[in-house]
Amino acid sequence: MNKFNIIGEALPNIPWEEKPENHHAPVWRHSQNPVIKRNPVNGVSRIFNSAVVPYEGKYIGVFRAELVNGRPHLHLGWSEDALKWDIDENRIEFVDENGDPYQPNYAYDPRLLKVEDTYYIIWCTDFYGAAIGVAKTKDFKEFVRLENPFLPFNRNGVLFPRRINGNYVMLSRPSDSGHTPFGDIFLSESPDLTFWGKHRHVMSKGGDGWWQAVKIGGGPAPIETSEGWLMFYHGVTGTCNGLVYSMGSVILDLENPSKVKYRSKNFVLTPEEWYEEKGFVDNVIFPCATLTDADTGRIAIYYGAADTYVGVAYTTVDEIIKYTIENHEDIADDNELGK
Ligand code: BMA
Repeated sequence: MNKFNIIGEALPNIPWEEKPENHHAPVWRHSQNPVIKRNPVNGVSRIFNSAVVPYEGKYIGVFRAELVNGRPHLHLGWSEDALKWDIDENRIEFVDENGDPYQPNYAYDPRLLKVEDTYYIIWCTDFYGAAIGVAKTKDFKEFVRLENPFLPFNRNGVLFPRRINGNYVMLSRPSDSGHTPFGDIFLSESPDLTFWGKHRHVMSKGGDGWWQAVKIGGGPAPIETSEGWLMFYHGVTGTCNGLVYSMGSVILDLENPSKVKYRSKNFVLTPEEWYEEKGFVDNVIFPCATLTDADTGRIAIYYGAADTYVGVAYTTVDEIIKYTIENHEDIADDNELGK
């Protein structure tokens, strides 16, 4: 019997492997990682930090594709099993709400999710500097870009999978124009995905451990559970060889998601394997998506590894919530409304 439940749909065929024996951590890796390797398709040298969803009995994804000229754009991909991906050589073409071309100069770190009957892509775009782009699609053929929700500089836009108290809710991480040396997670609300307000502070970097000392940023779309919104996020520490990105877990209040209920003081995944330690940027784990099965509580996490590969890791709703509660640390005023 599960103590905690995912509030969502059953998805029995998501990728899954049982936890290896003698593995103590609450998250474990897919044994055949990385699932997307270098030069995955003509013209694309690396794919990482990407997002996937179930679609029409199969899977579809929006991938951060670093082209052979070094610029990132968003490409679609399709899969039967969510592990072997067929990536489009061409980038997604966006139009604005009048149907005119509205192409980003660059696009990276996409999140992808369904709210009601529409799929949304949220990514880091160029809006006179790094900022958050949003587009919607119903059929993965036409992609309509909405107005940019926030002013620059901002990254790690993450939309919640349903409205809360009548409004859409988006997490973001206000930042600077470079490799931001600071950053907390905030949220904003909107009745229509155009006008955003009611901004709240959600959670701070820092705490007793050092792995999230420099900055943090939202990860995959939060998962609704019986205990609150379960979210994986990235936490960054500084070393004499640069930044190191690990993954943490947090549970936010269901009705007031700017309040942290529980937050793990320890990382739940940190660079340890060759594909996480060595690549275009060493020592990066950057989660952007999950697939979940409400019936079994299984969670498959998709993360970018070393800005070069896509990895998959597993946990269950019971295991990760239990770990997050047992290892909870109050950081700053995380548990307040953050007004
Ligand atoms: C961040 C983003 C991510 C990247 C990470 C590590 O600022 O640009 O796309 O994975 O740095 O390089």
